[in-house]
Amino acid sequence: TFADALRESTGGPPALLGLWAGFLTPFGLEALRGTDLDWLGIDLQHGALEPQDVPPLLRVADASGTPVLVRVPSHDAALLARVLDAGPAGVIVPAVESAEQAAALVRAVRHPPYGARSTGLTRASLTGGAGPAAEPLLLPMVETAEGLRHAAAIASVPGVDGLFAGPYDLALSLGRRAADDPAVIAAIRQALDAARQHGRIGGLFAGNIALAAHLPPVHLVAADTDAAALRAGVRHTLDTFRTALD
Ligand code: 3PY
Ligand code: MG
Repeated sequence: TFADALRESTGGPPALLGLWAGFLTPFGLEALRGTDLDWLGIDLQHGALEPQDVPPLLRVADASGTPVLVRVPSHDAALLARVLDAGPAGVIVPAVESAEQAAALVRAVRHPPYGARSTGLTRASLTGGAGPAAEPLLLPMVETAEGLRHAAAIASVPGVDGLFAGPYDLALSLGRRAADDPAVIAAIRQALDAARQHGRIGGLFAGNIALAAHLPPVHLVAADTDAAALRAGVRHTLDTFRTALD
């Protein structure tokens, strides 16, 4: 599975590039066929998508073999379980700040004996996304100064698969204006280094090509959001036409 392949590639893998979806519909995802997307992030924290939007998007993603990671809006165990029931490759959890919080997340996302997640007749159990051989990825986000202080402790909690950096909240938390501020880049590097030193997966939301040049080896990069990519695409097309018609 995608999750297992990532877990086994902790050396220095090529970054897998994803799109971060805040409003994408199943048809929108079908329209992205052929764009070479390595993975799709479904964002339930910001944007317009709701938990009930996850299964229809997963059906389209499954049909094209695109792995899906869902960024949940909170640490709520019941919501995590419902999202995982739909069968994504993993979850990304915002603002994790301590090993205790990470351990609580492990209990929420792992079945016994590693956690306390319940089982049932779920989409995940029907599509092979359940069972010990197909444990979903658990990727806590490091996106606050407090989380950064505890990044190594969070990464080393058994059952945590990796760390996912959030440059924009890190910038806010560190009192910086921009995600590519040197202090924010140093913080991102620190989080990704902590993941690597513990043999864990490293990922980040980028949304800004200026970040790319400064990254240590990383597994997962959310390159852009659906909304920003749509804006950029429309802008580029109109500019091109205006130039040609001038
Ligand atoms: C952040 O940069 O804070 C994120 O959560 C990315 O969406
Ligand atoms: Mg954030």
